[in-house]
Amino acid sequence: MRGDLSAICRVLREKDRFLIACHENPEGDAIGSELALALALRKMGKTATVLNADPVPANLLFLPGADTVVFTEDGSKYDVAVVLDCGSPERTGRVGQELRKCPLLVNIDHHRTNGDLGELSLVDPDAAATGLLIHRVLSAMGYEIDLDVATNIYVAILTDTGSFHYGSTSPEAFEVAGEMVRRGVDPWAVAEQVCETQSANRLRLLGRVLDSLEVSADGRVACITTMREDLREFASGKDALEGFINYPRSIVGVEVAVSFRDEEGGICRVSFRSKGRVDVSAVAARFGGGGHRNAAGCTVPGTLADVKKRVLEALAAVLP
Ligand SMILES: [Mn+2]
Repeated sequence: MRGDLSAICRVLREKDRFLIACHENPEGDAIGSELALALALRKMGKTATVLNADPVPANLLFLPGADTVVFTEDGSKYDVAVVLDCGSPERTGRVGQELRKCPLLVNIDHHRTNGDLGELSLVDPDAAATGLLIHRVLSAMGYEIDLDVATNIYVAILTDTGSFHYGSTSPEAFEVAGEMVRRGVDPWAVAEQVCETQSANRLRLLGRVLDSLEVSADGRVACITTMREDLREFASGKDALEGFINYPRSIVGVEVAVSFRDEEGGICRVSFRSKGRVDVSAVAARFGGGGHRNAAGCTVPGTLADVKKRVLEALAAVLP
């Protein structure tokens, strides 16, 4: 763990106006961490604005505080900006400029690729979720975690550990999840909201995307591809694709799954999931992206065919 927990606690205790942000296309850990911190700060009598570049995914709208997330800045002044779960400054997208206007930037994250943006940082690549770092901060402050904050922390852990499947699932992840259950979180009620609330169209989109499945000759790499037309046809946003990549990864013998999505403006979004041995964050980093050992991504300029070829070649070169 790098950074200064006590200095961050001091700032949270002493300052009053907070701007909280995360990476683009946020998922459970990013949103859960933001809301847990924002709700706790508000309970302490402070103002906390959660400003995001992209909407809260539909399956996370039930999270306490999700209705308070804003998407455009209103000219407010802040004492401190806190950026969460964000491995690099570029990944904050268009809210990055608002963060830079704040006199003090605090960076709390668990990405190995985090370059310690900000004056104060707490970065622990061994933490299973940024939500666990929020828990460490709130605990160090002696903050009594209520059910609303607990629900957000629980979802951050649940989603970033792949429902406690991934190798990153530490004793701390189980311990804190257990503590959140003791504080009133209902695991099935939360799982039902997070995992069992998809639309019929999303399932149809999954069918289309799975049709694109390609498996390498040696059976170790599997990829899926989503076209912009697919999203249009099934009236879905890109957040609907969250989790699709787990299907190619689940194939016996596959070590790395890759998802390609073509975007406006001649760029492709590439996501990687590895079963363990291959460090996909290193491959993503070669294309200007980042992430974790087992989950990473990058945005690559070029046509879909060209990007696919380059990425799969780079991947083949690092397979053991
Ligand atoms: Mn995370």
